[in-house]
Formats: sequence, structure tokens, C-alpha cells
Amino acid sequence: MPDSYFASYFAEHALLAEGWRADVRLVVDAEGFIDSVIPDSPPGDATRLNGPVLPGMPNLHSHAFQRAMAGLAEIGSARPDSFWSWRERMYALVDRLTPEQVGVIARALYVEMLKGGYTQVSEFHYLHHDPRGRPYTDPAAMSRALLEAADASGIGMTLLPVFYAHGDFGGQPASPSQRRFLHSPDSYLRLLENLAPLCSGHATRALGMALHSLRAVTHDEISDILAADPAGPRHIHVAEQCKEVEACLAWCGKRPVRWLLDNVDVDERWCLIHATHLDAGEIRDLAASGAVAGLCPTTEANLGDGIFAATEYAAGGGRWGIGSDSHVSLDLVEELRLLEYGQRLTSQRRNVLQDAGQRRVGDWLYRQALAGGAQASGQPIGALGPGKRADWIVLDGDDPYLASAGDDTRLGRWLFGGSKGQIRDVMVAGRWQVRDGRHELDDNNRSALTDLLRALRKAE
Ligand code: NGQ
Ligand code: ZN
Repeated sequence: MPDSYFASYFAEHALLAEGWRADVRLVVDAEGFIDSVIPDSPPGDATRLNGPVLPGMPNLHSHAFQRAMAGLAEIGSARPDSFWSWRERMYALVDRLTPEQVGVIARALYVEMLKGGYTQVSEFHYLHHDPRGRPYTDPAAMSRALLEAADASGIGMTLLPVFYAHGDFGGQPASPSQRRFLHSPDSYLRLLENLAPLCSGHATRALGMALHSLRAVTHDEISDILAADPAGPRHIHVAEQCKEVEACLAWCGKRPVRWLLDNVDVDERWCLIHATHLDAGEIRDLAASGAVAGLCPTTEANLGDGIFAATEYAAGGGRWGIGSDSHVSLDLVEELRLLEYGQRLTSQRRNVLQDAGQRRVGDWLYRQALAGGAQASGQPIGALGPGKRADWIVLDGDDPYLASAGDDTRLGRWLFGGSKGQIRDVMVAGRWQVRDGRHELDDNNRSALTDLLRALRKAE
């Protein structure tokens, strides 16, 4: 193999599996995967990276179209607002979006994600059909718009087409505002079949599956779908709101996560989004299952969901990752910080989420979120090591706070005293997507998105 087949990079500080290492040479092959990682090496002719290098963060939960309403549902009404009144506003947006519009929103969103430190997005995609609820001529039209937006931005995508059939527990009929989401198990499995060839053999695409929530599916439908043994990760929204837990108890006498653990083979393939309301037994058993809890701290705060028992869950060895969900924030710094702060505010203690070995909160948060995010994405990502995809972010090496930090304080400075503005360069699968804080689609996205958001406003 000629040398030119590989690209070599040199980082003074890089976060490897064993922790921060100095003078690291990273060798990337032509397919965009890491060939070798050699600490304590001379720079030689390698391209120098201008700051600390960390693995890119997987974003394990996104509804791309919801970015169009971020910040627009912050006006109260005479009745107390809730998750459920927010959902009505969200459905009003859902009513009118076309695949082209979703493509414009997603392309700009994914660029913002890259700038926020995310190099892979798990798109929990349920807006399948036309505004009357009929499949498009190409039933995968919306899915394609999302895949194309991911390609254009350069972010990696795990597409999770969502099965959605009912409006509440026990197979209740879906409401008219849910008409664009609905499938039978057969039409859903056909969609997965159609999408499989679009996602296989691609370094930056993967396919998984999702159930919207236990409100949206019956036990028989779950069984039919899982009997087909769909490939890739399996995601589901669960136990986000107390009302949902109460409705589940009324339906079957069990809490939602308990029902899932008792009736579905929940293992490493699964990612339970939110899982906010857990009792002690659910915390213990979910942690032991090997599944990932998909935490979305800024959305959960915005929607008034509650606070995940991260301290108890982590004590049981529970795996977790982060998602930006409704996209009120596109900044992994905010997600990780809020996760720790939620625990501080409820326990009235400090430095809660940590590894007893080295006690650095920032390091623990970042590394746990990488591991859980990679697992939930079903891709070889989330680490700088041989065979992993070359996804990394470079922080600003000239920033005084970062430049003066040591291995023990670098992530504390960034995650608790800094912001996503300190991310300078972002690589996905061996290609630069953000350089010096800029993306090549910036100008195009700005005008297309402004036009679209104005048009949506007029149509309100
Ligand atoms: C969703 N979003 O499907 O977009 C949900 C709200 C629901 C979040 N859970 C709707 N954050 O759960 O029914
Ligand atoms: Zn969601």
C-alpha cells in the first residue's frame, strides 16, 4: 500500500481510550477509518492539529423537523402549559411540512450539530406521509430527504424509521394530527426493506428501527416487527412524563419501563429515550440490561419532563448517551453540564457524576456519553482507536483557558467553564466538515433557512 493512501495527523493532546495522551499521531485510511494511533511520537510530516483533539460525540436522538419551532413555544397561556400543550403546537408544524422543507431544515440543523461537536446523528424519524396521511409515491421520500441532508452536511446518520400506529395505551386509535406518522407492521417492514440498500456499505450511514412509544404500539405489533429481526439499533421513547406512567399503570398495572423489561428482550441493541420516571427496581434492571438510556437534558428541561436518576443509574453501571431531541440546544457542552447540574440541584451536592478512579466529572461525562452514544448508533465510532471511524473535534488550542489546562482540568475547563464556541475543526470519516468554525454550506443554508422559516411564519 503506498504511503499516500494514508493521511497522518499530529495532536499535542488527544483523548484516547486510556485517557489524555501527549504527542499523538493519528493515521487515517482512504475509507475514513483510523488505521493507527501512536502516542509519544514525533510530529514528522503529519498535519498538525491546532488544539486538543477528542472523539466526535454521537447525538443519539433527533427529530430534525422540530428545529423549525425551537424557541417558538415559549409563550405561555392562561392554563398551565405542559408537554402536552407543546405537543399540540408541534403537531401544527407537522401538518404542513414537505420533504423539500424537511430537507432544508435538516441540512442546516446537521451543520449546526457538527459545530456543536456531534459527528453522528440518530434520526428518530416518524414524519413519513403526506399531509393527508397517504404514503408519498416513494414511501421513503421523507427518509431520503433526511439521508441526503446528512450527506450534504457531512454528518454520519443512523436512520431510525419509527413505527407508530396508535394514540394511546391499549391500541387506542391515533388522532387526526398523527395521520402522517402511521404504519401497519407490514408497511413498516417494507419501508425498512426499501431503506436497507440505501444505508448499507456506506461509511456514514446506518439503519436501525424504532417504536415511537408504548402509547403508539400494541404488544402484537411489537412482536410482529421484532419477529422480522430488523438489523441495527432499536430505540423507543419511554416514561418521559408522569401522565404516561400513570396511563400505563392504568392500562396494564405496570410502569412503562417495567412492562418493556418484562415483555421485550431489552439488551445492548436497545436505547430507551428519556426513561425519566423510574422506580428503584427499574433503575437497577435497566442498568443491568446493557441497554442505553438516551438522555436529552435540554429538551427534558424545556418540556418539564423531570430529572433522570443518573446518580443511582450510574452506580448500577447503567449506560447512557445524549441527544438533542427537539433541538432547543445544539451543544454537547450544555447537555453534559445540565445532566450534572440536575443531579447537583436535587442532591445539594457537587461533583456527583464521576469515576471513583480519577474523580474528574468532565472526563467521566464525556467518555460515558461517547460509549453509550456509539452503542446506540450502531456504528464504530466514539473513540480514537484502530478500526474506528475518523470522527474528531479539535478545540481551540489558543484559547487561554484550554491552553493553560492540564490533563486533569482540560475537560472541566471546557464543559463547566466554556462553550461550543471553543470547537474549531470537525472531522467525520476522515474529511474536514468544519474548519475554523465554518462549514461550506453556511451561506446557502442561511438564506434557504431564512426563506423557509419566514414562509412557515406566514402560513401560521
Ligand atoms: C415526539 N418528543 O414524538 O416528538 C415526542 C413528543 C410524544 C419528545 N418526547 C410526542 N421529546 O411523545 O407523543
Ligand atoms: Zn423524541
